[in-house]
Amino acid sequence: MVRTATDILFFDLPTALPGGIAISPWTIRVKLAMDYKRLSYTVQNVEFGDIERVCRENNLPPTGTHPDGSPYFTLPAIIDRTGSPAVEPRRISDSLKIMEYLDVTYLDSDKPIFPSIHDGVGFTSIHVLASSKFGDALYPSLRPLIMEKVYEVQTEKSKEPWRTRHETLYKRTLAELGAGPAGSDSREKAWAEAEKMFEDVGKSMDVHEHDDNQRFTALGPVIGRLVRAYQGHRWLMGDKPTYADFVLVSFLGMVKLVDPEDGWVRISSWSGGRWGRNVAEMEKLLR
Ligand SMILES: N[C@@H](CCC(=O)N[C@@H](CS)C(=O)NCC(=O)O)C(=O)O
Repeated sequence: MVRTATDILFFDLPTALPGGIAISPWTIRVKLAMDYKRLSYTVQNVEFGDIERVCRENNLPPTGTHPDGSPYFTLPAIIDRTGSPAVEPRRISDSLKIMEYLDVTYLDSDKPIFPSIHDGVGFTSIHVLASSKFGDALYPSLRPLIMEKVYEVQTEKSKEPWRTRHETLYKRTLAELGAGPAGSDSREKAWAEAEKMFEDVGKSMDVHEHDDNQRFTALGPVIGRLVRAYQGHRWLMGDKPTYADFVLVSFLGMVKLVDPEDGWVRISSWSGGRWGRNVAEMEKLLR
């Protein structure tokens, strides 16, 4: 597949997994969006402990502040030098800001990440609100189950900075943050709680299908079924993935990468297989 030529440098966080593949859901979602929009880009890998230094060296803005008021730097970040020197390089951090920038700058009306930007209907905030369901509900339910796996796949250089950052952030040791050893009651309980959370979120995503069922039923059972099959409704807004879908698949993709044999086998079977299908559909789309 031909890509749109750009001069985008993408700052990513490598792991010790084959090919150094990144597992951060924040970097994954941006790469999924760039791959979906068929943008070319170059990756610069940054070890976890070097994030602040690399961001400062490259004039990449902070995305927040530490409790002591000092700037907090995170990845992903990009420098887009497309059109340089006529156009000043754009230096952007924060996955949401990057995805908005890419959608506005590389306006492919066939592949909107935020349809609101393209058709002027609605607001980006609607997409952000929808995605917060995944970040606020699904991800916290998974965290105790995958935390240690995420630590294990860090590069040797990133392991200690990563551990220190997360233990400081959550004010608990890595072992305390985990749900307990494989097969333990506490871990199985955490899996059951996560499944319940996924089921609930999955059901709330079915609402528009339900609406359409009613609408299409009026067309008669056969036509209604055909239209529904044609529509597919694989994604939150219909037949194409948009912002919240990239956010969802970034969390699911992380589990698939760090815990393929247990966590991902479980999750991909939940909610009648919808989560497994989401990832498979995205992989198919990006091939
Ligand atoms: N709001 C940011 C959050 C990104 C984020 O938290 N990135 C983590 C990596 S997964 C990070 O860079 N952490 C650096 C640190 O905590 O020192 C975004 O959406 O891009």
